[in-house]
Amino acid sequence: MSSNDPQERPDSKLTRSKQEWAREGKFLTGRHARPDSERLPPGQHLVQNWPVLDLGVQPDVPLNVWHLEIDGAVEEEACWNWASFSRQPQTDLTSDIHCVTTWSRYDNHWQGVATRDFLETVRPRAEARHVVLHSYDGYTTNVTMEDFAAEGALLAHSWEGKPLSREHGGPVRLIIPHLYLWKSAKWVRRIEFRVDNEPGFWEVRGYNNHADPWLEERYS
Ligand SMILES: Nc1nc2c(c(=O)[nH]1)N[C@H]1C(S)=C(S)[C@@H](COP(=O)(O)O)O[C@H]1N2
Ligand SMILES: [Mo]
Repeated sequence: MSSNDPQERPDSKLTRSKQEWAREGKFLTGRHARPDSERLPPGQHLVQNWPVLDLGVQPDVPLNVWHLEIDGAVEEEACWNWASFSRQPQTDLTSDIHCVTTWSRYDNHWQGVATRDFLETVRPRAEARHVVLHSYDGYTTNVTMEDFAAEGALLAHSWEGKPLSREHGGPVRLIIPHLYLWKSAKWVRRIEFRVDNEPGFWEVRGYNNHADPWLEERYS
């Protein structure tokens, strides 16, 4: 039986392996690289396909039921439907993605709402320091306000000119290209602004709070 709350589901084999990797420090090279001199972060290899990784539940969220809750430390809480989301300023961005399981994929073309534009609209309160992403599959992940607002970050609805597929997190997923991909929540349902930090699904299972691939911040 698949509960919508991943805390209540038995961990899958992959989830158990990933927790084991965190305990062992698997894939760590001890090498630090700089994004301006090297394109592939340490310990990563390049793939041409786009692997699918999640907790094994891929929610089907039709556009007419999709909504996005925006709450916590914001001037005004909001709930957007697809029409409200589509009215936001649109941005095209190209970025490389890096998964902690060691694959990287170059030159992904995204379209969506830049998080900077999103923040201008929703106006988090001055004391908001952290953002927690909540997804339709029950997944959560946390990032700092600064990482959420970084250049290149967006709420993506399209990839390579087509609507983002269900397996890759459509209708809308976050993309934060400068962090390992587990921070890029698929099937985003709620964006919560917080004063304090609240570790998400992988962050309580041995994965790093920050997740910078250039510093090999794989595990905590
Ligand atoms: N909602 C949700 N988002 C998620 C996950 C998940 O299980 N659920 N997995 C994360 C992990 S561990 C990775 S590596 C990427 C994978 O994205 P992809 O399947 O599009 O490659 O999604 C991230 N976002
Ligand atoms: Mo991952």
